[in-house]
Amino acid sequence: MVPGMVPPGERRPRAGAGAGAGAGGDLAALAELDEAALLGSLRERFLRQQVYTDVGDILIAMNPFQRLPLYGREVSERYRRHEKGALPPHIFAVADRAYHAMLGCRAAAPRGQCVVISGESGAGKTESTKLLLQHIMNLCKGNSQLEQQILQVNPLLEAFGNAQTVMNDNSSRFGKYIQLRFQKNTVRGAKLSEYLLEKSRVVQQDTGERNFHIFYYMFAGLSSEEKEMYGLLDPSLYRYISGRFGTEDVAQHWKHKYQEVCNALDMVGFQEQEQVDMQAILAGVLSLGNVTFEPQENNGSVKVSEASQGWLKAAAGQFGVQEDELLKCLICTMSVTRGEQIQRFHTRQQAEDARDSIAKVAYGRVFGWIVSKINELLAENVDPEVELREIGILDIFGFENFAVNRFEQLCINLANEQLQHFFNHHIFQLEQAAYREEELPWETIKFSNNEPILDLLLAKPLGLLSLLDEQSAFPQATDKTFVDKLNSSFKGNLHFQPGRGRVLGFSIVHYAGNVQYTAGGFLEKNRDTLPANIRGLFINSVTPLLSVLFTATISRTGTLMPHVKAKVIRGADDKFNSTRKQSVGAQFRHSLMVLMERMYSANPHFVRCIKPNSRKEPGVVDSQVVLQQLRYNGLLETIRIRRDGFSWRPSFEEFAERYGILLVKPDVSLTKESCLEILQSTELTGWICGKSRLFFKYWHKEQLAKCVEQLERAAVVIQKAFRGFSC
Ligand code: AOV
Ligand code: MG
Repeated sequence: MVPGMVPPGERRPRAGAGAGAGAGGDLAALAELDEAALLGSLRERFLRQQVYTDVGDILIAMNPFQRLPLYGREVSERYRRHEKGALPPHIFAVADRAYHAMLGCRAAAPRGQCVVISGESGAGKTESTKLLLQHIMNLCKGNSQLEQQILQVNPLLEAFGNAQTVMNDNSSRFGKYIQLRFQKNTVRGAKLSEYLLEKSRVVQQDTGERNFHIFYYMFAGLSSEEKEMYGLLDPSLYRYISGRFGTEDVAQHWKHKYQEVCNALDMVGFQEQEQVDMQAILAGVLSLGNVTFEPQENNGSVKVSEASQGWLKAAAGQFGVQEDELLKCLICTMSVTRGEQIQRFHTRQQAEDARDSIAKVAYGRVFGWIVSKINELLAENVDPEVELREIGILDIFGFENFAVNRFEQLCINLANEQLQHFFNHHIFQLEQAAYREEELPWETIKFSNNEPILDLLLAKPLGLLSLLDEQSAFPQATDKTFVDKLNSSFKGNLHFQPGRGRVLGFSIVHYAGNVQYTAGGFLEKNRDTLPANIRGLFINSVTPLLSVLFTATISRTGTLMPHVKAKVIRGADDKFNSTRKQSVGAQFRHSLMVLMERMYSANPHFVRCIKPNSRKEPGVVDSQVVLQQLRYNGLLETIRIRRDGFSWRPSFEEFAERYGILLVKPDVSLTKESCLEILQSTELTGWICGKSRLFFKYWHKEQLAKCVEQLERAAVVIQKAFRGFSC
């Protein structure tokens, strides 16, 4: 037996006393391990305002739904200076771990770190992301202007990308991945990737929901003169936001938020004219929404209804385009066949769809433009001689199950499936594969594998998205033929259920529960066709920003997804690529794939957010709501593997390279023998030496970090003594 080896199952040394999770707030130190004990422990801690709990190196964050005194400067300082592992679990501790892992990584270990935050809608992912960023910026303290800018762009993103839903008053309606780039311990830049903004919200919201925040902020924050300048009338008149104005208190809050947005716009470097143009475009979107149509008397075409002529005029003015040109885009499609112009009139439905598409694409492009401006501002300024390292933070839209679920929810839930798979892969599959490979005695821990659901959605050519694409390519296909296709293709699939009742739809049994989808609109949303001639109309706008937005090579969906950009560039000498339209589903699938590749090559840190109740109330734990989340998160199994398993498995080379310093001698060889020598010089117990790597408990990393710290402190003392001696 290798020295230091003890049988698997040894618990974290400082576990024991204290309520439930052990004195350190670590569930992997729980003696009793069943659902009731787990729930009891989390509840007890939550009611004592201990909202953070560790499961080994994974953080569980329960949303307190109230401001707790946990995030002040002094707390941040304490976590900055803390002795490793001595403070209770906290989101700042995760930031600290990621930061130090980034600093400490060596050639043999993965370069990038990524923090993966998951949880259902309203569980606290976006708040956690902000806290992580705040603490990391506090840790690196170097280029203070850039650090401030990284924090200050957030209000801007939230104003344009978040909205109130029934699940969350500040729900992210897009996914984001923030890559912080460092040289040594200083942040040098940041890059933001955004995923699938829910543009349909611009034109339609369900009961109890709102449009994107920015519309309300504008009405609350603009002066009467400014509103007049933009041609904005009473907010209750606008169909896209009507009936959704709150109390005076809410208006005050929005006014304050508007100011915050203006400050952020200035800070990001938006010119005054650009800001004016942007608001004019938003005003144009609202006016356009009020344009309605009625049939012409004697032919089958439609015209703008008498009562909404004024809105058309207003929209044209706000967009800076000719009224009759805008009208043409709404009521007919022009095409050129063999040099001859052909005009095809729209039905009423088609005219309404054209109107809504124009509103969506205009808003989507404004959002894409804001993101690209932010990226310009935060682009790194690097020293080419020094290696660049990275911490990525992923904050996507959480799992959603509304009364009505559409194409957007399917995409959102697909992203959550991917994330759950990423978690399972790291926590269960990789770890247990390593035990098998190295022939460690190990009783396999089963977990709920969601691969069959990912297959159902993503397989080619017979997955749901592929079938949707196939149908979207047929002009005669309808949402009904799409559903028929699903029903015949997925007959007997355990994760698919045909629709019940009169509404055309289907259900998917997701990892987090059964979601019923309404199929209406799937084809159109996936195609996301832009009304013909709209690009030409906006390019010729006298509003400079609008013209720029439609000249730039932004994707058809109005977002600046990096891969789409790449495709457009490559497409220049590739005729097929440059002309083929990519569906929304295909684009989303691709951007998810790029994201996953990036994450698979990094070293992940997991934060699992839990919603304590569905009423957004502080101090309330609804057992059913929490239990369901614990179950689909696989938390019990996670605790088991963290308790019994070895989550850190460096190769001999990686370990010797990183901790060779503990031997205090030059030229430590990167071999198994060196590793054993290093470990014998410490007092670590409970690790295992495998055939090609070492197996450690999650807490060993902290213990080793402590050893290094002690050594460094001793070195400083010796240096000082020497200096004193030589004087
Ligand atoms: P989400 O990002 O996970 O949902 P948020 O981070 O927006 O959820 O959290 C929802 C709300 O819960 C916030 O607006 C806060 O009011 C409250 N909250 C969350 N975390 C904290 C905290 N640490 N302290 C105080 N309040 C908190 V979604 O974006 O909907 O999936 O798409
Ligand atoms: Mg969010």
